[in-house]
Amino acid sequence: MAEAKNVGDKTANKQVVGTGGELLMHQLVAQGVGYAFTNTGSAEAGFFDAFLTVPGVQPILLLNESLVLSAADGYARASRKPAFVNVHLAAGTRQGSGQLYNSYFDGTPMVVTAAMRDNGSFGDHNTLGVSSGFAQMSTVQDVTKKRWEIRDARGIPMATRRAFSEALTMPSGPTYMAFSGEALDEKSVEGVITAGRALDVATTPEQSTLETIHDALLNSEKPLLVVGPDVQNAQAQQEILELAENYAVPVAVGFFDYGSFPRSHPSFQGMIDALPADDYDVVCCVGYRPNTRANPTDERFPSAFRIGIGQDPAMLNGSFAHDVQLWSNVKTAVAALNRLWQPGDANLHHISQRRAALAEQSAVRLAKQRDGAAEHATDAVIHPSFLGSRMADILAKNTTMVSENFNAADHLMPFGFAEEEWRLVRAYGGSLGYGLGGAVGAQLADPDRPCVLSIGDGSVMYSSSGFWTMARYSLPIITVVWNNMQYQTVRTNFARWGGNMAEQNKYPETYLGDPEIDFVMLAKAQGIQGERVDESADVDAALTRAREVQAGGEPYLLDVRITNVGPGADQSWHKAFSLNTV
Ligand SMILES: Cc1ncc(C[n+]2csc(CCOP(=O)(O)OP(=O)(O)O)c2C)c(N)n1
Repeated sequence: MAEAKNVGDKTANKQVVGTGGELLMHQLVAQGVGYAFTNTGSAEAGFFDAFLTVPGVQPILLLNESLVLSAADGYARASRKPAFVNVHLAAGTRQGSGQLYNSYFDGTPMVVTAAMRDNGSFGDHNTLGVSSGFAQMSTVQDVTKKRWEIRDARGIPMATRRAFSEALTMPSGPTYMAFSGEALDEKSVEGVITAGRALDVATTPEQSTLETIHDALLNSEKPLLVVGPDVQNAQAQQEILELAENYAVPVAVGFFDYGSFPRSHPSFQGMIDALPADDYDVVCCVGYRPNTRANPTDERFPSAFRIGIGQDPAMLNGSFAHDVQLWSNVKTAVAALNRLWQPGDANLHHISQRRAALAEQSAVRLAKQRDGAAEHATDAVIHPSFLGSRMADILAKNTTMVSENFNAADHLMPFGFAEEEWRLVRAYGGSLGYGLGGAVGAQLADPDRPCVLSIGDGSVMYSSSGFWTMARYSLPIITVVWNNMQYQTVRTNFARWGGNMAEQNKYPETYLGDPEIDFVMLAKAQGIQGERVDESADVDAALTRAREVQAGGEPYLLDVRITNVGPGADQSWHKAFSLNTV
């Protein structure tokens, strides 16, 4: 008798009985959720009660919702797993939406949940809820990929499975679920738990498309590769390195994106916006997420042959026109492209010449950066380039750096793809308030990698109650506050804008030094030790101490007083006002 054929592994499922909240918890366990990022509210009691009966998920408490969302985001980025969030009703959801904006902007996979209250059956006026006539999901409709409202407890596992599947499926992104309190509270509900997965996307690109891209890159005299965060999202780091090295192509990254290509690689050119606008005959964008400049210069590289490879069609179709657009998983597309490479092509004159030129240019660039930082070693006030270069040298080899830093310091850090090189976690949406939460999530995601939060003084204050969470869970994060007592980014942009502000060298509401914020005390109030650093000569010792505390398993903060740079750096003017003297 013929043996039965293997029909495949049936997705495991499990029958459970419990409250609605317990069914949700069982579904989270099946999804592999280790942490629930949360800020507590009594409307979600049915969910919180299940922490006592269904083991497997650790709640992580953050003290406001924007921190909850950024912690979940940092966790998802650093672990490459979907994150789970529970916040309080519509008001808590709205409070977190400034950071949900960042997650949506970058396509971070996460499932965000809250309870909802009946807003019509009995009355219109609804504390913390949405008013009658509106749906709770309307609070997040432009910052989530998909949304559901669930009123029947029996549907909780099914709906949650779909929410995870949707969040994970490319293009990934945050999803939102609002559960009625009654559904979470209901008892003796039967449910079937089946984990939701990303949908498999068919991944074999057309041979002719690959050959067109290969020919363009091979024959190009002046190519440019532009890479973005979707390279890492697809885990295509090795493939992109191979592509860049085969064709000896210079590589640019997006705005502030120093994580998508190793910064000391000979091909690395820095941020795309600093390069000439139209100097290339072939431009190949891989996993790149272009930002609109809201003007006609969005039609980038007009005279180049433009190639786009990406897993998010909105990123390919939502910007400049491409001559070839390949909507595909970046990893499989680039791997297939690499298979067309013939090693003998490395000897082509223009390719070997380009390889040599890139090596030479890169050595000059790195030496210039090093020397530029060393020049400031004895400055009276600590210079940002000096601080950045000392952090790069002294902090742990395999650091994960969460950056909310606008001093253009990230370009000095040893980010790369090798095990001992640093990883960057950063929200490119630019909605401030990411830093402390992001670091909490990144540290939980990868406890074996030392985590450093590099953050401006202005940025700290958008998420300053996050130190408490670092202390509560002994997260050994080093926070380096780049304290220039200014919103320097805004000040320099005001100066560039011109007008009376530039003429008078006065930039309203950019100076933060009156009163001075004491970050050591701010951290101490929440259970974290730290120190203030004023002198260039003290930087190395302070960083070394921070590393020691980190190695001992505790967080530490350095409040580093740095100098201002750029236009208006000399001013501390602000439109003074005191109620006492009115
Ligand atoms: C939610 C939000 N509010 C305001 C801004 C505008 N903004 C951009 S950079 C910046 C200043 C950040 O200050 P700091 O962290 O001290 O860094 P610095 O600019 O001094 O380097 C501000 C207020 C923003 N990006 N996001």
